[in-house]
Amino acid sequence: MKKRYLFPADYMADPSVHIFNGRVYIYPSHDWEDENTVENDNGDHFNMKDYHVLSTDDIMNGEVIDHGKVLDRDDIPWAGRQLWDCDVAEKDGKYYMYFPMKDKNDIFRHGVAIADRPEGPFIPQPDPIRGSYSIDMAIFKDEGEYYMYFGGIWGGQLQRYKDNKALESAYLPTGKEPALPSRVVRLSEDMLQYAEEPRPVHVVDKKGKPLTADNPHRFFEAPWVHKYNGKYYFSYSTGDTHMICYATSDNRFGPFTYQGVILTPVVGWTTHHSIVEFKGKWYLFHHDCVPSGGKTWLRSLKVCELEYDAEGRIKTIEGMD
Ligand code: FUB
Repeated sequence: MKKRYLFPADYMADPSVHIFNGRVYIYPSHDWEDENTVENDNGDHFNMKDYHVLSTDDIMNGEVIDHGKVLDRDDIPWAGRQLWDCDVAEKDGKYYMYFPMKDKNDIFRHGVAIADRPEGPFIPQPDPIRGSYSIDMAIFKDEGEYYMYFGGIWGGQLQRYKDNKALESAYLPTGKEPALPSRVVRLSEDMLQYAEEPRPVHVVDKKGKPLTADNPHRFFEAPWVHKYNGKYYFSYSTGDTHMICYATSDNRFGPFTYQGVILTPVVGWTTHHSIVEFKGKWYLFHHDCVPSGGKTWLRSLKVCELEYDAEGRIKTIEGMD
């Protein structure tokens, strides 16, 4: 299987990819390190402070252009720290970037920034989305509406919420309890708020039972949704078991039935992806830590083709290749 490091010039991760105006746009996190970088379960080592946009017209062989810095933490009025995985959607000729960042109280919120072009620059709104929480947003346009899938446990803070309200103490299910689900919410007409309360995205087994907290294939972070042959494919990272897995449904809200592993563990603790069709082929964008010699917080963008079998099952890709 041919794989390509997309942008060897810099450390970038968490690629969210979309086709705008016939061109491939990549919206990654921008990794860096300083002398204070310390790795812990809270993800403090992912202390990103800006975003770049990359683009290409040939995924496996073409030149990848860096459009430069398009949003800086210092330009966001409510900024605390840690600009993590972002995504971008187009509506009526405007481009909306959604990004998670900790506010001044160290709570992850969702920001929105707007541009006239897919390559930015993006101008941030003065406040985060009302009622927003946790990390890793992916925007999915379906039948004229826009939906945000989001969530991540551990450093992503999802365990601090129940029914969209902050808990007094975080609660992370264990053992045979149902795993914490990702969330999905429809965006408002102006793209700047949630149009409704976020709903849980349940991943169930073939008997319809939610995957349990001790299941190595349960949701951890990095949701992504795409459609193939009329079915919704919900894919995600399993975090501490280091896989990209997927589940399918006839409904965008789920429940999604677990199907299998898309990507086996890569070099590095995190794994994070997006899936896109371009010119009749499907691609898996992801990252690993091979070029940095295994430093968890210095990740490099990678891509390869993704294939389905005749029944629509995704063929598993080896992460270490
Ligand atoms: O890049 C910071 C965090 O690491 C992301 O939000 C997670 O999905 C993981 O890739």
